[in-house]
Amino acid sequence: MFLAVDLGAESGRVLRGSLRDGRLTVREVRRFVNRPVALPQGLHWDVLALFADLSAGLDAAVSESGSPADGVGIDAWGNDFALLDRDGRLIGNPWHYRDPRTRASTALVAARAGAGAIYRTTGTPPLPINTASQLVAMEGSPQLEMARRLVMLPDLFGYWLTGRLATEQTIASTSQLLDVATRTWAVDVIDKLGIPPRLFDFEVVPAGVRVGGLRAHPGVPLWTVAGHDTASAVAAVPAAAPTFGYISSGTWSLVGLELTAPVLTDAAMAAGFSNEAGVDGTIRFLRNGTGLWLLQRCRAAWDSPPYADLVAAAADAPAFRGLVDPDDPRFVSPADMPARIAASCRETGQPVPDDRAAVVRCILESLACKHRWTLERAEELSGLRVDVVHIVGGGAANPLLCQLTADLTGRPVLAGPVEATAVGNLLTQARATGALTSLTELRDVVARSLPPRRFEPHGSDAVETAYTRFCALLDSGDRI
Ligand code: LFR
Repeated sequence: MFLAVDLGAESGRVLRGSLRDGRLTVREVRRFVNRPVALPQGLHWDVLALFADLSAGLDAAVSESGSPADGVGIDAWGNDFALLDRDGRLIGNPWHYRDPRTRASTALVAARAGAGAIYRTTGTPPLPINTASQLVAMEGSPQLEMARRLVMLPDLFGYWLTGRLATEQTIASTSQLLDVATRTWAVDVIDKLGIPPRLFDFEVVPAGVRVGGLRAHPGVPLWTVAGHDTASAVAAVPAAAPTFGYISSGTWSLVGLELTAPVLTDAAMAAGFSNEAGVDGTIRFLRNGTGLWLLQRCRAAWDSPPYADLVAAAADAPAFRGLVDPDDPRFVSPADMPARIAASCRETGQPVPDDRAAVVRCILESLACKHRWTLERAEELSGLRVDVVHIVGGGAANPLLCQLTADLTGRPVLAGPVEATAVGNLLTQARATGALTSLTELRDVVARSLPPRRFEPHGSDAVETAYTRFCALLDSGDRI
């Protein structure tokens, strides 16, 4: 029996997984909200509340299970980090990647180290959410002066659970400071950016390493897993063939391909593609796009009706009226999402969605259009062609989004598992104990245990006309 701590931008979970006769069963033990806190100094994560909640979840999971746990693994969103002082104490509250203090950082990062040069070393394009952008924005702060070590967030929680520090490759690769070829810190880039190198004076380890025993449950080991939630999710894609498209669909839509070597061309950088570290030396060649965040924020503005009701109403709403670019910077901020969507449609001369169903339809069609745009760019840039697209994560439970993505991309969509991040986390631990061997075997277990639902593509003139309009919208916004 394995336990997964899976932390997302909206909520965190503790889950239990058992692998028997090549089948995995997963049960959620505890779910808790992740509530960022806006202080006058900026938007922060409440890491103490998260630690208290995940610890309580682990306590509950250990006490309710008959057998002792074979391990715990932690995965979380990327980019964010904590700074520790020379005594290993947390300095300040970790920032939220949505805090606007990094607005000028990507230009500064590029000026110091050259965007192309950094891309060729780290495989990461300039993004304000990158750890590198955040550290550059902290320059001169007393916190940075005091800091002795940087830890990515899943590793911070692992440290607090065990007293042992380990930084895992996949989460480290979301920093824009890890060398994509060697998976060691890109010392040269760190130096050019003026970030103190002492923060990185340690080794980065792969998934599957025993970190230490839990202080609260001494016999239970913590394993490094793919600490980046997206890496755990991609590990759990139930793919039968080596080449497949995937969309890890949650707050973000991470759309891309799994490769054996990075694509480090200027064109890949210009299109906003990252070469993130995957398990077993794989590369997650993907673009980080806005995802169901748009729907999450509309739902919050409407007093949180059930998602299923919103999606069912949208399914009956008229097709392909207003479309928006989900990555329009106006949607980054959490406030007034329905009004922002309406304003975007109005300004681009399209019908303004006039009720909730129309807004939800507009969001899901726009996401499906961006999924197609991104998948086609990934194919062009890598020279590969896929005949199936897997959707994993929360979006896999949204039949309208899955069908629209099949229709737009013209490929069958295989949806599920919804809990891919936790499944990848659990099975990586199982593999560390020797219960599984290869990534292929791991994916077979997922396909057998949680068979995906298939959506066939239904192309039409209406779909193609809408996509042409969407591309014109991207061009007019001069955005990718
Ligand atoms: C998804 C994710 C993305 C990352 C974004 C921000 O949860 O980890 O991969 O780019 O969150 O960290």
